[in-house]
Amino acid sequence: MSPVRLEKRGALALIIIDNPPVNALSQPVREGLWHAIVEADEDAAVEAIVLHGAGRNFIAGADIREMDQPHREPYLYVLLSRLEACRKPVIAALHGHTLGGGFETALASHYRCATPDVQIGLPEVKLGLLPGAGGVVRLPRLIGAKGALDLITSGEPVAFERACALGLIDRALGEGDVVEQALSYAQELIASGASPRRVSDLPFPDADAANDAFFAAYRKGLSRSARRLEAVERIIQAMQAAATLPFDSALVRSRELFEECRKSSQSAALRHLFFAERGSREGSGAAARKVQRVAVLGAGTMGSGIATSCVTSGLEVTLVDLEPKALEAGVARLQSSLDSAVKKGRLAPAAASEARARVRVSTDLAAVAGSQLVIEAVYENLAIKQDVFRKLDAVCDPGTVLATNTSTLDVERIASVTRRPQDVLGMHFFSPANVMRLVEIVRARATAPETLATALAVARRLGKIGVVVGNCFGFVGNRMLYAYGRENQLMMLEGAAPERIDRVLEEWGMAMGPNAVGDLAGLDVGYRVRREQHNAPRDPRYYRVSDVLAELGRYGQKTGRGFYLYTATGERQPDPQLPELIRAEAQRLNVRQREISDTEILERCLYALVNEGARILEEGIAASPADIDVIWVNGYGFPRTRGGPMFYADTVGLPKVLEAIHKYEAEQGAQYWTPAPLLQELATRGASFASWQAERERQRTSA
Ligand code: 3H9
Repeated sequence: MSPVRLEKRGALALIIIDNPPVNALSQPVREGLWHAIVEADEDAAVEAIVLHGAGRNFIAGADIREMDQPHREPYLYVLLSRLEACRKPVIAALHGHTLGGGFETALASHYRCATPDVQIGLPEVKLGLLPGAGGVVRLPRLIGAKGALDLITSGEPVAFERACALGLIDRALGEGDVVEQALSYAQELIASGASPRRVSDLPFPDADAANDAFFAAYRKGLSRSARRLEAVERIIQAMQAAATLPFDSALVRSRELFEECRKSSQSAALRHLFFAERGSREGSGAAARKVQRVAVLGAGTMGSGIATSCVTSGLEVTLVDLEPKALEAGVARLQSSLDSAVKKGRLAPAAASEARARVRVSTDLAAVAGSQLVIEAVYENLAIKQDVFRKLDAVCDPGTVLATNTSTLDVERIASVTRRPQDVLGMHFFSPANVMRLVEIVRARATAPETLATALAVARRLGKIGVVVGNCFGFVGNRMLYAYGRENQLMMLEGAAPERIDRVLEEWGMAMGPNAVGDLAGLDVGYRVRREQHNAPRDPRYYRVSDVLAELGRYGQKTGRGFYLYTATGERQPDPQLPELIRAEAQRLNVRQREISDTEILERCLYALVNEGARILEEGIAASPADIDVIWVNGYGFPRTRGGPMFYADTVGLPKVLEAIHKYEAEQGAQYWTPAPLLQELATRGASFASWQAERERQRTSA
């Protein structure tokens, strides 16, 4: 059955797109629309056409799943030209998400009406694409080149009021049934003798002002991250074409540029992440328990950040710290996070007041009673955490989910001190917890499926991406970080300056180099964790540079010096004393210093990640390569445009990665560079992590 229906309502033709869950414009939808549009346009009894998307939204865009396949007609831009050419008024009835190709459909319609729940935008750039069905050519004709560029290069949707103010909506509808309201609007248009009104007939506004100088200035004003996106440059080129060429030629040019984007590795990476991030949210199949009251134990940086995230998401929070001073400081941090969110326009003042009203505080651990979820965020020490869990076991109601926010410790051993290990798991948040989107949800052996489902549901409620991982030292993210950091540390001993390693990795796309990250997190933190690390390699070189700095009290930003020196304004500068300090340590350890190339810096850091990731997959600690990618992109600043470490390895080609690993095995020894058997096997048979995962899924569904 076609996902598009045509219903006649007197003189009106109502075209309904019904393609759950989001009415994506897949090939059957485009074909159905084509037939419905032609039929309605050619029917002499029809005086106006109303386009409606069934369900929760109008149309959320092109079908992203089709973008890896050969394109099948009708092309969307051709279909929309046919829509715009209709000889009777076409009215788009907008509600909910009206995005990408969906908004382009609205722009090709003659009139746009919308209910207040509408969200309008062109988010293609987030997929490494540009609006390829006329959006770049039509939108500036309505709102000017600057407004259109801002909307398209940011990819951010606008809500109802802003959309009305921009002139994107001709008739603001009220709450209630969008179809009935749109049909009456169409009747009104017929009664007033309204005719088709085509955006393509409008001139490009201020065409003189949209000259080379304007576009050069626009390019100059882009942020560093926008400049890294190839799609942004192509969007600007498409807009330049729209400003200078006749409509049809500009449309064809934008389509060519869209195709270039679609074939780019950046877009492939971003599309991979679109599905990976949604896939990783999938639950255990069990029903989640209801959570409205959360207790957060420990009011330090992590605890107060987690509490902030909970209250801004509508949960009631009891923040507990046995130290009154620490509790006071934690509450102050929470308040100031809310204030800053209001200042930045991310939170309405009324919502901030409501969030404040949802916080209770206590210095008594018994105050956690009555909570449906307890998140422990106390000092990172096994004995302390075990003690806390024994006490929680005594005071919490049966069925309360008990989560530890440990970043490395054994969740099994924490769960084992309770009489309810089925209710215990890890919820590893990332700092700052009210900003970072990732939560590793750590499953211990006895963790029940409903406990996992509850933690996943809470992560989603907090607007975060929860990824279920197995229990081992550092889980997925930090375990891989140790391999990545280890190579960074060894290369410093071998003669690569910390700022050089950071620069190479930052230029490659990492949000921050590992040494700048170390200084930000505090070198004392890692130092303490390594003292607890029971499986640390017996190697005097292991993290030695960091340890030397920590032993000198150079903890990083908080002490004004670490790998870098920090100015009063927090700017980082290389420390002229550091090379000598590192050289002396290298000499003591008999490490020969030498010239290290940029390629070696990249390969040793990135392939160490990939090799460890492959072991993590073999051991079943991560459920899929895509989960590892989601973790590294959302928790560790891995560039989205490279898709995550495992996707990146597939892009390079596993045989090439294996060859490099063998080279480092020969040069550096087998201790760190023995290839993971899975990587070796896949590379040898010309497979990829993605094909391996697809094969496993096929086997699972056929079993
Ligand atoms: C485009 O339009 C290009 C054109 O300019 C030119 C073409 C020539 N396609 O996110 P959710 C799936 S590019 C395929 O969990 P929510 C999604 O995978 C497109 N599938 O729901 C998930 O599947 P599953 C521009 C899609 O309520 C399910 O729907 N548009 C698409 O949290 C539910 O999604 C965009 O970039 C799609 N377009 O959020 C918008 N969209 O259940 C992309 C969703 O199997 N979409 N799915 O996991 C979104 O941003 C969000 O999905 C939306 C709803 C905000 C709409």
